[in-house]
Amino acid sequence: MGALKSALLTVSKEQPSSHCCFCSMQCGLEILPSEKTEGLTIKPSGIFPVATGRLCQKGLNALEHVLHKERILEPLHRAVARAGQWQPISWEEAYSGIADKIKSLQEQYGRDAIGVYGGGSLTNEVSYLLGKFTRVALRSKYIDYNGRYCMSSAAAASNQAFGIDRGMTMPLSEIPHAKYIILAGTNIAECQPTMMPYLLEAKKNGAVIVTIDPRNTMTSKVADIHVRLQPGFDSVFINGLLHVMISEKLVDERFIQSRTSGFEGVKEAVQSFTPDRVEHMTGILEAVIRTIARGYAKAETGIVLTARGLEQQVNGVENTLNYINLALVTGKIGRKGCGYGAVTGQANGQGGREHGQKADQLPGYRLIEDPAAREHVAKVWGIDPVELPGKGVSAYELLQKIDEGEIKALIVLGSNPLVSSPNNRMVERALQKLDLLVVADMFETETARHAHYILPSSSFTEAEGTMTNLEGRVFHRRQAMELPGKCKLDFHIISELADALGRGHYFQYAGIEAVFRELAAATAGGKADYSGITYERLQDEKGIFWPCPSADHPGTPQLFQDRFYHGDGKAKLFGIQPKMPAEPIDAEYPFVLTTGRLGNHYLSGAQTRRTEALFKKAPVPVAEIHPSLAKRIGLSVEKKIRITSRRGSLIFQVKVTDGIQPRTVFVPFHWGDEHSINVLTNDALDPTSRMPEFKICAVKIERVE
Ligand SMILES: Nc1nc2c(c(=O)[nH]1)N[C@H]1C(S)=C(S)[C@@H](COP(=O)(O)OP(=O)(O)OC[C@H]3O[C@@H](n4cnc5c(=O)[nH]c(N)nc54)[C@H](O)[C@@H]3O)O[C@H]1N2
Ligand SMILES: Nc1nc2c(c(=O)[nH]1)N[C@H]1C(S)=C(S)[C@@H](COP(=O)(O)OP(=O)(O)OC[C@H]3O[C@@H](n4cnc5c(=O)[nH]c(N)nc54)[C@H](O)[C@@H]3O)O[C@H]1N2
Ligand code: SF4
Ligand SMILES: [Mo]
Repeated sequence: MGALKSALLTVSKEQPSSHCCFCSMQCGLEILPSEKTEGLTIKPSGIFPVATGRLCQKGLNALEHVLHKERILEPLHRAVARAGQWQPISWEEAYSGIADKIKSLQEQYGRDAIGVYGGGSLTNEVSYLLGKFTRVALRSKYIDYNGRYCMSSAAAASNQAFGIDRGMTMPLSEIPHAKYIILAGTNIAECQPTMMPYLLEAKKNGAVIVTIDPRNTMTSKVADIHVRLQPGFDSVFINGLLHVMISEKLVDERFIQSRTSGFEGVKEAVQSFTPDRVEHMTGILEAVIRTIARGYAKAETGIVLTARGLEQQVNGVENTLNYINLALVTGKIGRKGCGYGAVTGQANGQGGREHGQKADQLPGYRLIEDPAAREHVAKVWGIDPVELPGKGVSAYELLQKIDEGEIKALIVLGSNPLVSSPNNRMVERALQKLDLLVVADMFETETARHAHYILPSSSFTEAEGTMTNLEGRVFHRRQAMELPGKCKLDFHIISELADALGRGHYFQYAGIEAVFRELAAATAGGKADYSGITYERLQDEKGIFWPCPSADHPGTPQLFQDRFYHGDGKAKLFGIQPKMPAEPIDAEYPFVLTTGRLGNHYLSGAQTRRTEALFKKAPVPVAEIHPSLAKRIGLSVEKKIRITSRRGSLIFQVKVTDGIQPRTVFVPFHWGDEHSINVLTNDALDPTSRMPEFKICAVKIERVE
């Protein structure tokens, strides 16, 4: 650990001292005095009901980055980006310097010359304030956030199919009651490790588990059947399953009749996807297709979980819709032991996409182009609805607008887009064109190296607020430690910057609880309705599942018991005609590059590369390839390979494993600079969700002597 000393606040018995900052499980943890050098340690909490008494290695080591010696402790300024030394300045100087520059850029180029880029690790309150800040203080339409790279395809699919998007339609406690579980493009054992006990309990209760992934993963180890699918073939495979279910009359006719619409379209779409044809297209045996279709359809209960594997594709929304079809045609939703879940990724990935950080969105999952939504939110904010800007563009398109010269200044809060965006050489070029880049972070990240100002923000241990976990459970995270140095809460940074811009009167709050009260009012009557939730009710560590529309409403753990959220109360089925990825393999680029995660690292690595215990285990990215591919390129010993896509070429260490689909190479994305796989990835976007195709691009691979 670093040299930083942070003061621990008093411990309460009712709530854990904090919750882990990393994944959407949001495990509760205790920060305790210890004999160790820095005087503090982390233990799992016995109080939070989601992962009681458990933390994975990331959670156990989560204090290390908080106390790291590279933590930024005062505002820093550099007149010319990337040149000269950082100058420590006061907060007043930072605010007035930033505000003056913003004002002059807006005078010259218009209000939309300023963009804001948020993140899914921020609390609900900060996500909400960031959206309000952009629309009310900057009066710009350009805000989006890293969640666009994350759940947006599943969000769009859930909205289309169910009329609402809450990630999981049921609490995790339903998993042990499921008799058949399909896990597609989701590596839970490494990405939500403390969810594994729920799956293992289901297995103990007799559940069959199927995994669908191009790789054998830690998760597929617990599966009864593993489908090793080439990236991009999910919809073909699912059409095969649906074909069997329909032709063998295994679907739930009554459920389809009374609770869904659109079944004819599905029937038509899957008609030609006979199991033998699907075997021919995917290499997955007909017998396996039939076994899974029959097993899931006939099981009394069942759950389908999907994640980024099939979402981060240009066909991500359609892929997700097809997995949702499985749950709907078999009536496995809205009742005990049943449900569909898109597994949320980031700490507050769920809440982060409900309260207005998204380009087209206002708080409560309201749409910014809906006149009634504008009126409601404008009233809560005390402005005229005509003052509200319209909808902006998605995260990657926002970065493109910088490259094109339309956006001149960017404020980044809670993301490291230079590492995490596809085709990131474009992003680097764009950042270099900015007249003003402000990054609020704990560290000088790869993105912050291009900044004019770095504003030292809080860590999870220092910021109180509410979060919404992957189940849609809203809970309260306490402040566990004092802020170090001159660091500030994001809440204060946003409100004080609004003040410097002359819009401070819209951001007067007695404290963070007051922000939550306003957020709750802004969501009233919206889809993600938090209006019945208060800090007082959240003293109960179990939290409350939204929708919770009134003070006496108990919250909604299991969705869709009686109705879906479309006007007619029915869910919509969509027949899917599988489409090609944006960049299919060809003779010149004959392999598929797919990217993803390791258990030891988190996202852009800004935090976990600064955590020795984790970094030691994975200091550099290692590419995984199949022995047949190794042979083809003449790789006898595990040396290095060069991977080249149409956007660039990088060298990686290599691991040869027969656990990977033979045409596929996998590289994790947690590193920057010459180790950043996003130099190579394709920036093609799903037409609806605008989510990039991180999971598929065509590459060639050569041995490096
Ligand atoms: N350790 C760790 N945990 C994390 C994170 C982290 O960075 N590190 N990040 C968090 C975040 S923000 C997120 S979004 C989640 C992500 O959680 P996941 O989505 O589970 O993680 P990924 O590794 O991106 O992708 C999952 C799997 O999809 C597979 N895959 C690739 N292409 C395809 C395909 O075409 N079809 C199918 N079916 N599968 C495919 C990959 O081989 C991979 O095993 O994890 C969260 N948890
Ligand atoms: N190739 C490839 N690329 C991907 C993906 C993939 O599977 N493959 N996955 C995508 C996905 S799903 C995601 S979610 C993105 C995420 O990508 P990023 O947004 O880049 O993720 P992080 O590394 O979490 O960045 C968060 C930053 O915010 C800082 N931070 C943390 N907490 C706080 C806080 O409370 N306040 C402030 N102000 N700052 C804070 C951290 O120090 C860090 O620098 O990456 C995407 N990129
Ligand atoms: S499972 Fe997720 S929330 Fe729990 S300790 Fe690990 S990273 Fe943190
Ligand atoms: Mo994510």
